[in-house]
Amino acid sequence: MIDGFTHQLPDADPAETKEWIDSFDAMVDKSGRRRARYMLAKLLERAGELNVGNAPPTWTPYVNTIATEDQPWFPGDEFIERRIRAFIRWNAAAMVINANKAADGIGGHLSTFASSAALYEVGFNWFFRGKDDGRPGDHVYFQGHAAPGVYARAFLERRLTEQHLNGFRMEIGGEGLSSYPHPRLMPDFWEFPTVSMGLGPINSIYHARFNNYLESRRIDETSGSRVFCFLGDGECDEPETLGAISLAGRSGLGNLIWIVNCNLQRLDGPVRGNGQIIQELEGVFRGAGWNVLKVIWGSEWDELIHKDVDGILLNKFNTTVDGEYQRLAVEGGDYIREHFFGPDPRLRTMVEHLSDQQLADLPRGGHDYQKIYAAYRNATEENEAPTVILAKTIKGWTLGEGFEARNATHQIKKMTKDELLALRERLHLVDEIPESALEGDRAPYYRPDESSPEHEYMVQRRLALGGSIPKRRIRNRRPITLPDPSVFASLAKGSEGRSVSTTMAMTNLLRDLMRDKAFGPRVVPIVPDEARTFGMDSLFREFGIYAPFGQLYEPVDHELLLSYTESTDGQLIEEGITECGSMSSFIAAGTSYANLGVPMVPFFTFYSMFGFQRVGDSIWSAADSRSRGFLLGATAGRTTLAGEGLQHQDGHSLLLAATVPACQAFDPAFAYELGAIIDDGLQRMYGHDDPHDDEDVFYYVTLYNEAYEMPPRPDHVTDADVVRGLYQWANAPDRPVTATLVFSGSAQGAAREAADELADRWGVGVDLWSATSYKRLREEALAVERRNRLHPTDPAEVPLVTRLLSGGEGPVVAVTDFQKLLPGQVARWIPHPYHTLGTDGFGRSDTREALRRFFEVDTGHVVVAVLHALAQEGTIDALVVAEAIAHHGLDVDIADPGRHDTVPVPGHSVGRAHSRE
Ligand SMILES: Cc1ncc(C[n+]2csc(CCOP(=O)(O)OP(=O)(O)O)c2C)c(N)n1
Ligand SMILES: [Mg+2]
Repeated sequence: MIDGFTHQLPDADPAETKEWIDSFDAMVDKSGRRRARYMLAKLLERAGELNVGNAPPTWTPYVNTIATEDQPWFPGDEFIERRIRAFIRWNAAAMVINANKAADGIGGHLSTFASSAALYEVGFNWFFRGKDDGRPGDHVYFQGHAAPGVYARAFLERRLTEQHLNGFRMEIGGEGLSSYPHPRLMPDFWEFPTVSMGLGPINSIYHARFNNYLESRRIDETSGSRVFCFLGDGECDEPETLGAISLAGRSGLGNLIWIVNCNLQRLDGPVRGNGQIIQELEGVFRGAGWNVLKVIWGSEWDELIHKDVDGILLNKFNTTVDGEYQRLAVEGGDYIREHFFGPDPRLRTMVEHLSDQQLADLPRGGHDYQKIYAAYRNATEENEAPTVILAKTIKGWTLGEGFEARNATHQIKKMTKDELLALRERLHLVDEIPESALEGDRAPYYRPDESSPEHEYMVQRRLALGGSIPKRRIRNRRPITLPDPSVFASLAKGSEGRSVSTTMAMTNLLRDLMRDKAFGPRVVPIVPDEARTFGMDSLFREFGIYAPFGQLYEPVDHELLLSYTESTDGQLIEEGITECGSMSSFIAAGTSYANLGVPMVPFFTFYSMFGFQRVGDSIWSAADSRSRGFLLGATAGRTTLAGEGLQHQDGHSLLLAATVPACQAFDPAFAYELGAIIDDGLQRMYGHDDPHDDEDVFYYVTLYNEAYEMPPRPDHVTDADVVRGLYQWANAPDRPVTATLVFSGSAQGAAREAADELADRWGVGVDLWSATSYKRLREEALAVERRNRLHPTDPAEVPLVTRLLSGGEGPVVAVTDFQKLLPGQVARWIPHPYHTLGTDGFGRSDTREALRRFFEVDTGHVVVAVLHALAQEGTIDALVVAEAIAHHGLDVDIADPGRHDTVPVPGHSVGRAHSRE
């Protein structure tokens, strides 16, 4: 590693420089390196105070960031708060234990909350603001595995009953509590689903940024609202957790506070046994521009640290690895004396006056009320940077020897009677919980009376802070007005001779929606560095790109009509290359109707290939969060995006979408379909008089980049036909033989051409249908099937897709630019022989024509598929099929069954590259 750059800096006074260096050398000589290090640190600190702009160090010694002298006075009653905390600790443990007694194996976690109880409680009593007074309030992302602690507090606050606690993890039947925070399962309680690790943290960053965006755009006043996020130290290994922290630093998110519960352990063992997770995280966060507050040592250490004039203790702190710190937490005072203080006689002397018990009791900062309070205070003061509190704790704290800092602690969920007795003792609850109560099947809960000082205190504190949290509440602080219907009119007319793609149609629609006076400002267009690809650069100048500090330069293209224009009130959110970050923005905007009572409508446009498969978990998180809005998968299709090849060509996002409840997946072929779908989505998600009637769904719509003339909406077709998933687009011309062809998306071209050819050359009249949503058809059919199964004596209903297609004659052939499984989803309900053409296998680069021929979805293959289906029925002769194969020159390709790299074909190796023997 090369260290040094000063040789490149101008030296205005070399003689003076030399004097300073000489005296520094002398100090190292005389007082040693430790003293010299101290002096350097002091000088840097002074430089900071004098605004001598030097980058702060990325790493500070292993001590609390806030000095004892700088700690603010704690305004509360520590005694009462400790009692409240003890009740919560007890009930949290009891509910997990009881759940596991009632249903063995139902799970739950004791140790996570046990380590973070004080971190939460200081927040609940002094910092987290509720929204009962009509304000937005603060938003708190709770660590998923700490949920029992949050329930236990809600029980004390009398928001939950004993019956609720007994229903922990037993939700079927109504009164249960969800295992982890989940707004779908407990929609009045939890706001943010957090348990898929890493997603809560990244969502919290974009949430805080979105709050600033709303304020900058003068849509809502959010400056009185903060976002808190609790996370685990092990969770920091998820790329999503730390992946966007530089955005938070760069955007100056002073409204964002993270609390990392550094208990040094994850599920299997230590997070950094051979290093120091707190120091590592400090470096990463400082480098990203965060205000870092380490809360490492409890107050009882202050005296020792004060005595450490030689820095020997500090050196010991700095050089002890986490695996050893964890060991120290499980051992007694004698071990600590021998192994931590003992090896250095000076350190041993330092703790001579302390008993073994006192040594064992030296607490970690994350369990020390005053230290935690000081950190929150600093974090919530006027801040231009986000803050992270790195709080050192012990996993399983107070739960007893079998739990504290044990490697297996994360998953222990049972306690023996003796362990419960010890816990009762440890929490000073001997008077509250009689021993006899521990005999029964269930561990008892304890809740002080409503007239008790503890109850009074707790309720008063929450009242002062604006009411209980968490609380998910739909308020209509800023109702939304939907766009004027005329916005959709031009799409219904078709493109009148011009060739356009559905992507272009969508960009135009988006622009028109944004121009709509009342509705426009509520649109949140989000792109991850692909606006130009989708022709959305036309929005840059007109609506501006959001930049928290404005545009500090004149853009290189300032003379152009479409110049790259950034501004503080820009509407477009240009995320750069982060689909995960963009999804987080989507969720922030799509849940704003509930978080803030301000409905916003996100339109997140991305490369469809880099959506569901790249950020599938985030998309689930959006569904869990009850997000609304539109996901637009542009450049869709395996063959429509020419030239890009394997990693770009999406033939399966709609299949992945089919697995996500709440996701409404559409595959429009024409601009008017697109218009009908977006209109329908707005109505369903935002259009009801009572906002509680609005549906918590989001739309996934594929967009293609193939330009063709967009037909007007046929007179016989309504918007309702389009959005139900399937409608007849054109009737078959009169021919002796008939069949049905179903197309979707860009496969419309091959289907329509094939229909013409079938009529003209092969004497087959084909009904053409457009399938806009197989997912919808399938869900409707499943619902009908279920109804019939459970109402056996009622007249059976018929699924929509069956009803619609039963009118036709002959076989049904479906063609798609996605995998065959997409139309295959409804195979069971098609009332005629059903054949699917799709693009299975890996993508590759070539022209559209070549790709469609290769994947067997071009006109020739559609023609052949229809004829073959008719031949199978015996309606036409197989020779006609052979003739069509020859006519289209398809026979040359037939010899290569392994070409699509999918199915093992006997005699061919799996996944073999395409070759033509
Ligand atoms: C994405 C994801 N992977 C794995 C898990 C399973 N899991 C739950 S908790 C946990 C360990 C958590 O450790 P840490 O983040 O340090 O939290 P602590 O409980 O120690 O506070 C793991 C691996 C998960 N919930 N999410
Ligand atoms: Mg941990």
